[in-house]
Amino acid sequence: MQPIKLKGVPGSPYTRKMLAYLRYRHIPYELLIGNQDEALGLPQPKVQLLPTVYLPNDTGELEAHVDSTPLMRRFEHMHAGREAIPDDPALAFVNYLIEDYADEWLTKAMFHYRWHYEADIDMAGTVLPLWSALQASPEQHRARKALIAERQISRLYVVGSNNITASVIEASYERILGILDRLIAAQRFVFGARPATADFALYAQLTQLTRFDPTPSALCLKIAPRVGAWTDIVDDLSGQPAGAWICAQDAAASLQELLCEIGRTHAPALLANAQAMQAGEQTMHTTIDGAPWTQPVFPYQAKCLQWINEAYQSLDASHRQRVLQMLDGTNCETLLID
Ligand SMILES: N[C@@H](CCC(=O)N[C@@H](CS)C(=O)NCC(=O)O)C(=O)O
Repeated sequence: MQPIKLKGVPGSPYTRKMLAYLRYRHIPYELLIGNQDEALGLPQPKVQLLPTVYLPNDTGELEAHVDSTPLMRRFEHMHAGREAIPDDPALAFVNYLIEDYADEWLTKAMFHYRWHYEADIDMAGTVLPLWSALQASPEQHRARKALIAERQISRLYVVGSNNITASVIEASYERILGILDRLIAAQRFVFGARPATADFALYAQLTQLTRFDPTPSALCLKIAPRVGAWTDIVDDLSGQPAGAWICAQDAAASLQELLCEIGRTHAPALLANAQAMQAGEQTMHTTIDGAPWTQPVFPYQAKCLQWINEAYQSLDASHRQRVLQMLDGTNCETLLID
């Protein structure tokens, strides 16, 4: 098996999601850090995002791909054994939904804490540039630190982090720590004794929130140290046997709290974003968790809502029925548009 070439850095949660997934799946990879891709003459993706994954097309030529969620579905089909998507189609759908929450909502907390508080800005500003340029001189490092911090702080508004939304984001982070703490205490992973792509997506944001950025890391240590320890373990599951998926009848009860949290925050955000986009507006204004929420419309997240619906529509009627039963009363059912 040829190793999969990918480009990424440790401070990119989606890079971490992909690497931990590949390690667990025993899929060999080669990680290119910094500008190592340039010397190899690798193709550029249409949108410059990390991780960038280089895969051969039908004629054997390498093509650059971004977006961890569809890439993982591709790897699930390309490689057999230790699959990370539940066999049960209804649970596979719920896995997709939780993965989307981690990738698209929990990342707001990650970006917010990193670029909102002084201690976090200083730490990320210092370490991030070194990850892609270990040999930087002190002058280069200083210049890069200022540039990165300035650029990222100026982008806080993109994920919806501002003085109005900060308290909603922070309260949701504290709640998810508690929810995951209780879930992990009862079972090793979201879907039982076997890690799913939703685990890797949650883990990815938590590598930063619980193990790098000082403000959210301190909160984790105080509220739910187990969640930090879990994050360390999910980092490398290559030595662990693949366990069993949770029984379908037990899943609804064990995931209830997590799904309610998704219904409380991510569902209204996705819906308001799609509605604002449909109305041709540039900014969405809504209420999330009882507080006002304002952020620029995010076209990619309108697609996320569409993909959730496509995944749901691709299920047969009996599985759709089971999904509806699991989502009933969590507010996630509002995401499913007839
Ligand atoms: N949906 C994408 C998101 C990837 C993404 O946003 N990556 C971030 C780094 S974690 C990025 O490259 N941002 C652009 C930048 O930093 O310039 C995925 O799942 O892979």
